[in-house]
Amino acid sequence: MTIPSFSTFAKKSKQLIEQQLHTYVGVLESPTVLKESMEYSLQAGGKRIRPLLLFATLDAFSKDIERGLPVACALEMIHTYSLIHDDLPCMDDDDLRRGKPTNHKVFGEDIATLAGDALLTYAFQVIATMNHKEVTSEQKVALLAELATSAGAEGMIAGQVADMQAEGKELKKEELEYIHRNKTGKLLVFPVVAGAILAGATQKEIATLKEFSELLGLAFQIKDDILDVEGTEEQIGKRVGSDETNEKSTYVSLHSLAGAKEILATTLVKAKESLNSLQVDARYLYDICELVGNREN
Ligand code: GRG
Repeated sequence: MTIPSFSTFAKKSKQLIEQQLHTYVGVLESPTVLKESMEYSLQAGGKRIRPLLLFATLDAFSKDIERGLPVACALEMIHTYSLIHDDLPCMDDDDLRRGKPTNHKVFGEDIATLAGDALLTYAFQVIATMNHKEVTSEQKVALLAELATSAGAEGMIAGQVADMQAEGKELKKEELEYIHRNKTGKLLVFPVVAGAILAGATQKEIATLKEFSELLGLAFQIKDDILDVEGTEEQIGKRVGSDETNEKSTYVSLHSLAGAKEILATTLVKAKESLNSLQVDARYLYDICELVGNREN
């Protein structure tokens, strides 16, 4: 059997996730405007790197990627809710996200807030009710607990609060790392751990994959900081709303552009090294390291 190239795998992953997210919203018996608002942000052109990480991990253990589809959709719902809420006037007050009007600009603050709430809760419903012959109830509970921890007060929300408190301050390296480890990192670690749980990986394998994804999450953030100063004007325009950069410490402000690039390269090397100890063929996870290092948006 021919092994699909990484670009074929990534394309299939994106198609699958977008189709299934559409189906999940479609089957909801909810007010039309709520469904439209959820769908608007779910289908607004995200890169889908989190689902790709989950599918690549399943593939490493020779498992079909369909078994991870509900969990990948749930994760993308939580990621999307975080972006909708982050753009609200009470948070970053952004007009554009991914180059398009933000959810509250189109649907109003009330509906945007509720669409975010609905996406957050629907994510847990989707995992709790998923039906795959190979996925046990124990695995579902483990996934729900892991997702709640990653997205909640000990994860993404903790990072967001620390980030807000850091506004206007010059941060130490450890403080910046805390923010990124939680705000961005936890939702990049989750898909890898989730893929490993779904594949029935051993605790040792899960620990190795966690180490890998923590490094990858860090690299993702460093690259983000680099793109914020290095992108073309058009790209930076499209990125407006992806983060506030002016008054915040970043890897570039702490280490200079050249320093940040060096840390990025070293972090990606370490991430790949951590994969080397696994007894599986994690080819697409190596490819994702390249993707993170070379991405342009
Ligand atoms: C719940 C209000 C609230 C906030 C949670 C995650 C987060 C904190 C806010 C989102 C804003 C932000 C810019 C976070 C940094 C992480 C980041 C670069 C997110 C964008 O992820 P991508 O690049 O987005 O994967 P796409 O558009 O491709 O889906």
